[in-house]
Amino acid sequence: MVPVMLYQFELCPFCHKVKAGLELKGIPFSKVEVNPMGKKELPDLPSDAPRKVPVLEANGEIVPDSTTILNYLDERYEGRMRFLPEDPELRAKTVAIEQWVDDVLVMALPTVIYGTWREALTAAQITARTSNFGFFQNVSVRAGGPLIMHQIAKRILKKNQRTDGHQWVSEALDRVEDWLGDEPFVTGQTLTLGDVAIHGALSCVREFPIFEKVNSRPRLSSWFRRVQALRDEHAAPARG
Ligand SMILES: N[C@@H](CCC(=O)N[C@@H](CS)C(=O)NCC(=O)O)C(=O)O
Repeated sequence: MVPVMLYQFELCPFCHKVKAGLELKGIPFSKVEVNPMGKKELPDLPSDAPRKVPVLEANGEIVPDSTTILNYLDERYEGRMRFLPEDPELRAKTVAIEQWVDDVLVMALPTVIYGTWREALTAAQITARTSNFGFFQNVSVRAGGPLIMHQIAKRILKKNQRTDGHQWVSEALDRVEDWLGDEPFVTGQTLTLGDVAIHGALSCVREFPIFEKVNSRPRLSSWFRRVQALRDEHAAPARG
């Protein structure tokens, strides 16, 4: 059987959403690390798709976009854990949460990963370490990465009329805790799409100091561990 392939950047929160989905569904997959300079590793994409990651190759199909991919996984692998509940109200809520992850959480996180020079340098080093760049590209990512990433973080803050990324992330985490309330998952008793997306996006920053903000909140950190335990329980053995 042709393996499922995930074309990704190691530090892309959208890609981490997909990884969370694949693990929870127990789908074996291989990762292809795409070089952001040139993206030559990407397969032929549908003509209307932007040259972005994540892209999933599965069952002879090429599926771009993290939200589309998660929905595709839920439809195509329906015998496994379901991400979209039957109940229309819960379904609408979890779809809205997943959208919020793309619009808010994923936007806020880079502003604290790359917000200061020290943060940007750590991020660039992790990127260079985990990516499949050649030697010269590796050197240029280490040198140029912090500058580019720092500029991107500043642009995101301005575009969202924010000045303090840490405050923005704290508010986003408050929001997740509000959704959780006293329930185990964001829409209640069962894990749904919103949990998959939030857990994926937050997994992306696990190695960064900002993750302390998750660990220091008992409700949020126990939710994070709960979803992680499900990922570990269901994940198919890594293919590389
Ligand atoms: N809506 C897309 C966004 C994907 C996206 O923005 N990916 C970024 C990496 S985090 C990317 O590929 N950027 C490369 C570029 O814009 O050239 C999704 O949900 O997958």
